[in-house]
Amino acid sequence: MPKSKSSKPSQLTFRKATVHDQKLARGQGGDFHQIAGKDSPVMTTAQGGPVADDLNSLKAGAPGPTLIEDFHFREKIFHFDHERIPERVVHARGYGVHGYFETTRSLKEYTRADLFQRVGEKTPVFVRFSTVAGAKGSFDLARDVRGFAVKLYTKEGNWDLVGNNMPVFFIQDAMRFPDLVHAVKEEPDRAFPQAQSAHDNFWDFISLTPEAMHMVMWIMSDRAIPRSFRFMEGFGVHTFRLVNGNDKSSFVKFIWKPKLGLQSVVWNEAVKINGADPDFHRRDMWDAVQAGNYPEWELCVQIFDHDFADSFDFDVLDPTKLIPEEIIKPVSVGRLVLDRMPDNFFAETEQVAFMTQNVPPGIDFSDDPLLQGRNFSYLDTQLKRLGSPNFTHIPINAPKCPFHHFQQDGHMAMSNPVGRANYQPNSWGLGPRPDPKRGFRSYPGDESGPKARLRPESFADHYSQARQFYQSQTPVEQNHIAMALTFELSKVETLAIRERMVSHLRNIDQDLAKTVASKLGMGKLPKAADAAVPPRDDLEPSPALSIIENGPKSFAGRKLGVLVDDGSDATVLKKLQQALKKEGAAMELIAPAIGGIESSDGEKMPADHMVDGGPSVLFDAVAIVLTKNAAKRLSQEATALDFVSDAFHHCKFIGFTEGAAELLSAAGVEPKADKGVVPLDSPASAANFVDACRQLRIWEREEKVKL
Ligand code: HDE
Repeated sequence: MPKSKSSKPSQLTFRKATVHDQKLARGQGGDFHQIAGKDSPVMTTAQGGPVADDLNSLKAGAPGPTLIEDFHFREKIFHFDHERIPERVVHARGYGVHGYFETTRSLKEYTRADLFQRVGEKTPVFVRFSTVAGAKGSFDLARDVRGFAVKLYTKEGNWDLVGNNMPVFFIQDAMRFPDLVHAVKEEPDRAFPQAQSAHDNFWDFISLTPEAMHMVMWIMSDRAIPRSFRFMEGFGVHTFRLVNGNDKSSFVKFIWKPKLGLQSVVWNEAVKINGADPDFHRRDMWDAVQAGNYPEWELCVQIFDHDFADSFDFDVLDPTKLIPEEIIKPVSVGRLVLDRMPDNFFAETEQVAFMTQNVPPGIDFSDDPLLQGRNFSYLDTQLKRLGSPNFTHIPINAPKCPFHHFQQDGHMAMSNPVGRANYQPNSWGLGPRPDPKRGFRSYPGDESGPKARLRPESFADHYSQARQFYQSQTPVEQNHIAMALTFELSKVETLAIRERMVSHLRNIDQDLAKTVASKLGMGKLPKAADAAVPPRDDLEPSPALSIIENGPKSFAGRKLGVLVDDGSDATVLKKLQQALKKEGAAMELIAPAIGGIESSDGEKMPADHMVDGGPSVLFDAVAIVLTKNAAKRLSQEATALDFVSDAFHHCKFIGFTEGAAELLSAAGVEPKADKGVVPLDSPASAANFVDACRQLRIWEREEKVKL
């Protein structure tokens, strides 16, 4: 057999070190020297020793061997080898932002928590948003729950409100959490799919877990594909306790409401965003904060007493249930403003350790079995992730109030007790002492009963609120839920699992079950699943649960993408820019070349994206501002056609100049298709177009385009 070229033994040739290499090594020349700033400090090792050459390892001759005495090389590689820490077992992909919480209403009557005593009190915060199932490097627009974890550095210690963007959860007992997470993550033999619930294991687990049905409605809804972190609500989920200065307790649920209103994308858009910009949510947060458009939420509370809890239709300790806003109106008590990105992602966002058990005096736990289990898990997981009980010494985790205790030593200890006494009681009068008045006193709930592994009877209704959620949605949103279920179940290969899921849907809504079954080509409807208690159909719909019903009626914080080319009408572009600025929205230009265009008045305008890099899925609405010639040319380009056609199919508002009509037609969009396709044919039309965009999407179109 003839030997291939590559299988010939290669001829090793040695090259003598050149003058250039040696100069570089001495930091005297070449690009290296030019990059160093005039005031750059001298590089040192981690031990502080000045470094002469950071590009070449120490060798015996050229090219080597490398000498083991090269402590700088060894230190550098050793440190690099240990850069990674375990990613979070859930919520691995996240994005953190600093800000503050300002109390706008005193809750003194209900809680002695210091941060709620004084109106105007500002508390520093760090918030980390996340997806749940995907790995640290997965994409942002997975269909998933979003974490909304808030660390408030109060004057009486850290309060971590570790919530999600959905007010209920899949399971009722922490015991089931590892199984839920195993089921949703990649299947263990094949290691896929990544960041997706659309696979057999997930739906197998879910279909065997009727308590998950309410949450299933939430994650199949558009809440699971938010447009951005800035446009989603946050929920503490569990019922917590507030305890006042007289030790009187009330129950409370916490809700974060975004100032910019709720908004989600559609599934077809989410799939495309993941390819176009996997960091879509991160970038959105980064851009907003850099531009000084600080995202803001109101903290709202639903406070209620034991009598309400006893009279409510469901158990308030069951984390698969919510209290509709129409029954207890959330009251706004503060505002959260995010105004500073971390200096270093790893130091802050990756190392931040949220723990549900971090509560200040005046805020306490309820007996929700999920919350009780979480209180164990969060401390435990930090030791695994951060490697030492001293993770509280890391600046992002350390309290910002004075703290004193006798905990000492351990890996990476940064602050140890000083002086002779490291214990108490001591008779030296040294060190801190507990204070029964100021200190945290657990609410003395009177609990007793035989030890047993049980689930309360009051947790048995798994379908009624799922039905209430579904029936509170607009027809458009209901359709999205049906399509999401169909998509997810179409990826499930085992027929019995699909059928089992549809049998649960029959207890939620017959039409939903029928639609999903028929879209799956299921022939006969399976019989309804056995329900522990009969599902109720007398719960009033709760309009507060719909995203569309609660739109912001504003385009503020949103982004218009404008497709332009040489000769684009300068007046239209200026008018659009002005109207958007007034609205508090942004505009980006998409052009055939990133170098930009020359507009009709001869002005050179740089582009923000070239057409391939700026698909319309990245924008909330689009405008096509082109001359006839440009439109003709772009009608030959698939990416320009997609730009228009996707915007249309995703029910976005589309503004267009007369010259652009040919591109619209080529993309299959009739220039008079509906009132979401808006001619930009007079100086006033730009402002009218931006007004129209306040509706965010033109949902009437959806039936026509069948999303
Ligand atoms: Fe978590 N969860 N969780 N979780 N969770 C974690 O803690 C856990 C639950 C939530 O940005 C872990 O530091 C158990 C509900 C958020 O760093 C871990 C149970 C809610 C974050 C953990 C739950 C959440 C986590 C993994 C069932 C909404 C990200 C890494 C009893 C109210 C925090 C870590 C961040 C993270 C355990 C259920 C929210 C393993 C055992 C319900 C936002 O401790």
